[in-house]
Amino acid sequence: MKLIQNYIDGRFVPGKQEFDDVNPADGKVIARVTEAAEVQVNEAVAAARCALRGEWGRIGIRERAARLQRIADAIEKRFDCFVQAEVADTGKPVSLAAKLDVPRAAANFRVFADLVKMSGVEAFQTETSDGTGALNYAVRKPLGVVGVITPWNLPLLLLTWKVAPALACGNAVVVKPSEETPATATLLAEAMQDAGIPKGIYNVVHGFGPGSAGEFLTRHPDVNAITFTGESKTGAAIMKAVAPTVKPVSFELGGKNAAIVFADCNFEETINGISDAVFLNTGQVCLCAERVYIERKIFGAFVEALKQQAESLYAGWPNDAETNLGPLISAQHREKVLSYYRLAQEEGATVVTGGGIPKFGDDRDNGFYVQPTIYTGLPEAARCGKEEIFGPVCHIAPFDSEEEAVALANDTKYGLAASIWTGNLKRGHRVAQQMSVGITWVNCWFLRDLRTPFGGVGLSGIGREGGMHSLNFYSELNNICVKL
Ligand code: NAD
Ligand code: 6OD
Repeated sequence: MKLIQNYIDGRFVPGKQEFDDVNPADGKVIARVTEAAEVQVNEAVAAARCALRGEWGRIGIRERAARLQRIADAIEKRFDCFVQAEVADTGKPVSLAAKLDVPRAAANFRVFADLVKMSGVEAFQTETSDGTGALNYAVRKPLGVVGVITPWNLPLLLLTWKVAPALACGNAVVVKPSEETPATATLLAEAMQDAGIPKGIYNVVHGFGPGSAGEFLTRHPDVNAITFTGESKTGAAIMKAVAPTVKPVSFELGGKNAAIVFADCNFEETINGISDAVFLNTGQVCLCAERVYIERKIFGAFVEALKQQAESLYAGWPNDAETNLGPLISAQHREKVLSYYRLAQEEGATVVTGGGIPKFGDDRDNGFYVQPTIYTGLPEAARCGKEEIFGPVCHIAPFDSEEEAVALANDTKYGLAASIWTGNLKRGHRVAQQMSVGITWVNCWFLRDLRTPFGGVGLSGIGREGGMHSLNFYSELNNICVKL
């Protein structure tokens, strides 16, 4: 059986014990993963610190950017390996991994290679009482060793979204991928070797959160910053862990995102857009819409059309080109999603479609599939309308006025994303600007320009990454004031 190892100081090394890597499509064990011991996390951090004093600390921005481009080349060269590793770990449709996850990983390195070369710094001329003046300018320095902790839903995409700007800024990283999806972070180590990234600059430690590699990394006194994507409650635990060593954190956390659909929308485009926003990656995208508000005039027609879309999704084998709905990530996550399916009914929902487990009559019955599910009729205070479910499910509710829609959409402790669907662009801008979120899409969803700010409000996170925001997080600015 394949063994997925840690990658420390340029070498693949076993850990203290092993755990299973399971294919969510049929529940079969596809590999064993070796969990890093605390001493190995310490070794990874020490290797990273040491590597910063070597070649990586000396080469200039132009050469760093060139190596980032080579990482992108190396990912593209191994495109099919990355796609297959991601499909096996997540069960996502091969078409999705090939269109989204892997191309985005390469794009992350290319975009931040370009950006870091183009980025300037602030400069101010300061007037002084003696009339000679002073010149202030900032220089950008790496933070040092950055701990990168990532989830399982878009494993390579979200890992590279953080590793690329961290390396662009001259840092070394120790990454802790999700225990559910360890393969592509390890494969990326091979791409790093191909690209000439010095040993110790990219390290991978496998394991879990509390009492394991995740916690060892966040508590480590020689880790200079933590960048984390995952659940809001994990973010809270990490905040506590980093407090004694006062590390900067960047947190991209959960969501309970709203979509607002006005009656003047392009109906067909909106149905397709909302169908993606609810069901893409089996609803396991932090930006997915779990609350859909529809102007009352088109409520009935919309519910019926989205029902048809949900029922037309094809939960085939992940490697079947026609498949557009995969399983959930794990048995445990499926139990959580099903518990919300049950709760919705207890809370008074009408089931429009779904609500259970599909039957296949083959090995997929041992996987973690659920039916795409739509509810109506929940009271606004229902837990199913407030808590993140992270599955292929939404609740649809009608609204009568723009003001009501805005109030409903903003009635959440989260604040990650929203989408507005309307033929009236004036209204699109007006409503978008009232959303208490980090990103609002108008007549689209998950259309990402990597130079734009990305992050969340409230329980959805701290800080912004993307473009210059990433460069600012992954570097320290040293302001230099020169008396003239
Ligand atoms: P999770 O928080 O359970 O785990 C994420 C990572 O944190 C994993 O690598 C895990 O091992 C590690 N971890 C867990 N506890 C830890 C601890 N105490 N200390 C250190 N590390 C710890 O999240 P998940 O279930 O993997 O992912 C799903 C969640 O991620 C959803 O809530 C989703 O909304 C969120 N998410 C947010 C974004 C975003 O950009 N805002 C993107 C993707 C996913
Ligand atoms: O597109 C991105 O850069 C990004 N961070 C997406 C996050 C998706 C959440 O599941």
